[in-house]
Amino acid sequence: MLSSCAWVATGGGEGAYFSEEFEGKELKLVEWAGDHEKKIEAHDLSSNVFHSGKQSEHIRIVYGNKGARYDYWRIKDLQPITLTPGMMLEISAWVKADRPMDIRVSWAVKGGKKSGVITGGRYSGNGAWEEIRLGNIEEQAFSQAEAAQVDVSQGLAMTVIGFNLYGFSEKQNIDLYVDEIRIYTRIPLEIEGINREKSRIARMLSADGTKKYAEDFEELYEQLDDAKKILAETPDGATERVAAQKLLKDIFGRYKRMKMRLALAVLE
Ligand SMILES: [Ca+2]
Repeated sequence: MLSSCAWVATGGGEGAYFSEEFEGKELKLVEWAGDHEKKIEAHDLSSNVFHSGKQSEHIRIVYGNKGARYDYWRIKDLQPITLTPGMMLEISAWVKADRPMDIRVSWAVKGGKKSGVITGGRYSGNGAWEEIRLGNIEEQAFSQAEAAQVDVSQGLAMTVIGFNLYGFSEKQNIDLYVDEIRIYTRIPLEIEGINREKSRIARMLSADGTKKYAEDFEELYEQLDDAKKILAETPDGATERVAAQKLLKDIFGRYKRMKMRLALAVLE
């Protein structure tokens, strides 16, 4: 469960639910599903190829003649993460492989059997390190549940997170490297962004001859402070907190539009 302490800014890990740098001794990826004829030639922590620190997780796979043309690897021992509207949940990872892949997430209804899958964050397979991201996970899960007319009154949770390798044919080798997996809410990042731009906005507001936008920004900053306070003081899953998360998401959308209108007004 995410406590309010996860809110505390920790320099790059703001609002983090999970973070793996592969600097220890333990392997974190396990087989999930897919090609059943594959041979795992190596599965280790590589100190030759890594994106940051001194290590990454490496898997060398040789695919067989039969079986599915996809291969899923999931993060081991990951606790389900409760999804709430507006939480802006995102996953990012640095990957390097000679085949395409993407991020694959499973969600499930709490206490029920219904589940679904969300895919995104495509990696091209060009053999270079690339950061892949899958965002707004809660939004996609809730809309899938709604489309399937699933009862979500008990709540939804993200249950499995993995990587899906594909685009290979038989007897092909793949060297996969994974580093810096992060699961986090974007909310602190977005708030930081708005706060960082405050002096820039103030300059634009004083340059705006129409003086039309000053009040709107003042009101937005007030709402932002109120919502931040609620998030800092209420536990995960509380109705008030969910409402504050939704409000923040709305504030970010409004902020972007207001900033654009102000920029245009200053240019005129
Ligand atoms: Ca590392």
